[in-house]
Order: sequence, then structure tokens, then C-alpha cells
Amino acid sequence: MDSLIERLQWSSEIINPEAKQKVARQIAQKVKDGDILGVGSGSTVYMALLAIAERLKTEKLNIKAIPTSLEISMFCSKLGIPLTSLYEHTPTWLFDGADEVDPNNWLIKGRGGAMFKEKLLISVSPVSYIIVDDSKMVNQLCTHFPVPVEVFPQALVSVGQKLEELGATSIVLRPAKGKDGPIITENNNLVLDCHFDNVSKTLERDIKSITGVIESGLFIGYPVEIIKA
Ligand code: ABF
Repeated sequence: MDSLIERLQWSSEIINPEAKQKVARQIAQKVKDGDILGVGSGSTVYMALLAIAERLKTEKLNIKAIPTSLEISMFCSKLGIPLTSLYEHTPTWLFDGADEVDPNNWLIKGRGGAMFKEKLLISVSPVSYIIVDDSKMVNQLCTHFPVPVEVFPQALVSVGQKLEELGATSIVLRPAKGKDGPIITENNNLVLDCHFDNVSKTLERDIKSITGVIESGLFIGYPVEIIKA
């Protein structure tokens, strides 16, 4: 009988599936024997993992994955992709999705609330591929998505005030999906979704300097390569 993880079902609702499929295949083709893959989150990443798992069925590739969320680690296990961690390895390269990409390759990420680990992995990975479809490309950040900020719960009020001082024009405590109350991250924190009319070069650093902020979903100036369908 299949194990519990093998029987787990993942939602099949994927926006722009054809475009995501195309970039997913490109990522799978980059995988080489011995690679340690940093694995981000989101539906494009899921599709890339499926494409990598297809290759593993016919090719002998000794690879390992460092996941950015519990969900992704379970999905890797379901697909038979071995896991490792930052204790044992540094990623050879990484792939991840994004919610918005501007002309400077600055990013908004964190719709899934996993931006802390996503940023941790990007900061240690020598090469990071960001896989997106055309709908993610914007002239200016905060066009369609706010900047998510992960906050230590007791600091919610004080962090909210400081974010307003930094220019946040709307701040929403992210609700839990399908139930009352706020969403709780894997690190047991809250998420504030903040709209900024203007995202400056220093905003990521300014947000991070607020006591009580764990991390934001703003990625400014990271050496990423955008792979776009
Ligand atoms: C993760 O997945 C997040 O940082 C980003 O919010 C999201 C993108 O998801 P999708 O590929 O489903 O659009 O990378």
C-alpha cells in the first residue's frame, strides 16, 4: 500500500498552467547529477518538481533538495526526491517563483507565507532561478500584490505603526484560509500585507530593521536570473 505521503493530494488549481509547464521543463533540464537543489514554493515550483521527478524515473541522478516549506518537503518526499538541510549542505542552485518582478529584477514573494526561508536560501545559493509567467512582470512593485511582512505576534501593533511611518498606505493582517483568525506561519508568526505606493531601494532594509519583523517578501538587488515563459 502507498505510504500516507504518497496518498496525499495537492490542489490542481493552477493559474496559467501552460506557461508554468514550459518554465518547469526548462528548470528540470538544468538538473545535473550531484546537484543540491534549493526548492522554493508555489505552483510553478510544484510543476518543476514534477518535471524533475519525471527525469528521475529514467535517469540515474543523485540529487537532494533543500525545501523552503513543510508543504514542499512533503511534496518532494511524495515524488521520491531525497531531502537534505542547510545543516548538511549548501544549495548548488535554487529555483523559486515570485508574485511580482520589476524591470530591475526586484521581487515581491511570499504569497504562501514562506518568505523567511525563501530569503534564507536565496542568500546562500550561488545561483537562483526565478520562474514566472508573463503575468508576474510589472513596471513597479505593489502593482497587483502587497509586500508581505512576517511579524512576531507580540510586536504586531508596534510593527504596524513603524510600517506606516515607512509609507505603508494599507496594512492587512493576513487571514487564515477557510477559517476565522489570522494565518500563522511555519515559524508561528503573523503576516502583515502592506501596500506601498513607492518601493525604494532601501525599503527592504528599512522594514527588516524594525524590531519584531522576522522577514519581508521584498527581494531587492539579489543576483537572480529570471526564467519567463
Ligand atoms: C512562492 O510562490 C512565493 O514566494 C510566491 O509568492 C509564490 C509564487 O507562486 P506561483 O508560482 O504559484 O505563482 O515562490
